[in-house]
Amino acid sequence: MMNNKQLSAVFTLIANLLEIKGEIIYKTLAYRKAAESLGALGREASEYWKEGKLLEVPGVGKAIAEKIDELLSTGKLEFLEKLKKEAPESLAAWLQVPSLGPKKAAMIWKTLHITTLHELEAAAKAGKLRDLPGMGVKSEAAILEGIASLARRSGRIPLGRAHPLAQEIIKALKSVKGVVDAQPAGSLRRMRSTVGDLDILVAAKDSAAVMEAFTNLKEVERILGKGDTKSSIEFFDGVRAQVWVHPPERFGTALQYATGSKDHNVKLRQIALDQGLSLSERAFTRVKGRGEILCATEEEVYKTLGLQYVPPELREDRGEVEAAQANKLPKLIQIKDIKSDLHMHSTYSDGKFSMLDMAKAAIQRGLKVIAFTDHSVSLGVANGLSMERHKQQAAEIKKIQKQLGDEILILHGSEVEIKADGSLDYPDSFLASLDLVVASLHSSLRQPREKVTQRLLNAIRNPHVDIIGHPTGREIPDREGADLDMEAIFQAAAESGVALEINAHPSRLDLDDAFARRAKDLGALISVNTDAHAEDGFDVLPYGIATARRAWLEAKDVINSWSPKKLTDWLKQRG
Ligand code: DGT
Ligand code: CA
Ligand code: ZN
Repeated sequence: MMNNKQLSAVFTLIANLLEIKGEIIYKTLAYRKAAESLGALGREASEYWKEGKLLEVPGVGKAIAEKIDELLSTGKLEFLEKLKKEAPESLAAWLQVPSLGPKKAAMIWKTLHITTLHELEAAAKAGKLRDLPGMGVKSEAAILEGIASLARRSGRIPLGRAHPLAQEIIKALKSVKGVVDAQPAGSLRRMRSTVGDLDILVAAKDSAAVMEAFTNLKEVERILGKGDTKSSIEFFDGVRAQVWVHPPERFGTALQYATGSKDHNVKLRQIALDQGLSLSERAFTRVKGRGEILCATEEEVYKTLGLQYVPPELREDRGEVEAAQANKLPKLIQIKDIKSDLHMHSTYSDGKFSMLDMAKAAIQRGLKVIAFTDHSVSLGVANGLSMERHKQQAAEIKKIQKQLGDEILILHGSEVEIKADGSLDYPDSFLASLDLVVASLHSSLRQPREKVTQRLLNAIRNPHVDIIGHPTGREIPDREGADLDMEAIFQAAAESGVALEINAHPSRLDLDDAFARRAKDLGALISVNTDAHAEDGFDVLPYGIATARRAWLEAKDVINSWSPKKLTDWLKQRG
């Protein structure tokens, strides 16, 4: 069943193709309006459709409703199929090039008989556009620059979208007859915060059935390639996935190869060569003489190379190969090490669940300590708490604590706003009365470097602050973090003993892996928290732990792995 995003994309495509075909803009407006409305609709259009109430969707008139009906019942649209024959679909991508409107696009297409972005770029580079009607050297250069800027726009997929999607695909592939195993590979398995595409590795003797199932997955838009060992597809929203099939007895070398990173693999191949072996995705082969060494598991691959097993999250050629040679890899933190979650929200601010419900969900997940850190007063949009309402919250925590007994320890904290002028949202005397203080930036992130850095330093040096929440304020994929002097921040954190957060939410993962590693090296403590706003908000923890592992962190570096006693002693001593 198509979702709103997909329906919206169809109507945008129709509008674009109509414009290129030469339809007057006025005739395309209804499609654009429908696309926009569907894209921002809070409820699935398919729900309205089931109730026979499509016309109630804003921006949807009779003609659009009929098209949605056809799309939802057949998955196709005759009108669009016809249109694609008149104006090739790939032309729609041209309209994303700044400075290239539909008229010019149509003229170039009809004159030069080219249809893809790639061909357009080649034509511009070859100077074939400048002499066309209404064009010139300047407009040709503008098109080239426009194409370059499109390419710079990150097309990477946030891990929080890629990971669940990959799990679905893996589940589907595991149910194919003859499949022995299916695993994520590539940057997905290394748990990078964004991935270029989804790589999936399947162990099976026979690949035909796997490839068939893969290319027939629901929501596949295009098949980019289909072969015996490798196939690639593109989903409706542009996400690409490839699957590689290898026989079970070769699964170790294949998984190792496909996991990468490329630079890590280059180092491994060199180590193999030094031992007279050539390493490929199929096997080790002897450079001189005959015979293969097959590895069914990755462990055997690293063992054959005389290396400690390197966890996927470390395989970025950032010193892990050398450390594995010297038997000095860190003992990376694991999910089961985590005993506390020190940043979450309840209905006291912008959370969706009561404190009692959140505490019960935390118990279910094995947590021993939680801290409620609802927003402070100046964050009005998030229903920030006045000091008065804090009193009420304190009383309720007392009550819940009594009810739940020693199943879990509940701390009363706050996520205190670091205001634009660098001050905190509550007076020190009040902060001192809380069990735990998380200080975070949510506003004025675009201040100049010196100013925004100083705000964070103030918070770090406040003796009542225990954790800096999502320190840079970045949001994946759209918002870069504040322009901060991170080195100064790590040093100050190390000096004052404040913990810096790895916020586990996949749209944050802030600190990122590289920053968290540097922070540890400079002696700062780290805290991995989910920032849960609902019961299932706790379930993003694996993303935070993966980021911590990519930062080479061990359990002892992360305060959430400390025993409840060690943690509460630390908090008391900080004041
Ligand atoms: P991505 O998709 O951009 O986030 O990054 P990766 O690391 O997933 O890279 P991708 O998808 O291009 O290739 C998947 C894996 O295949 C990569 O991690 C290692 C392996 N691989 C790809 N190209 C090469 C290569 O030229 N040499 C070697 N040794 N391995 C490669
Ligand atoms: Ca990849
Ligand atoms: Zn928060």
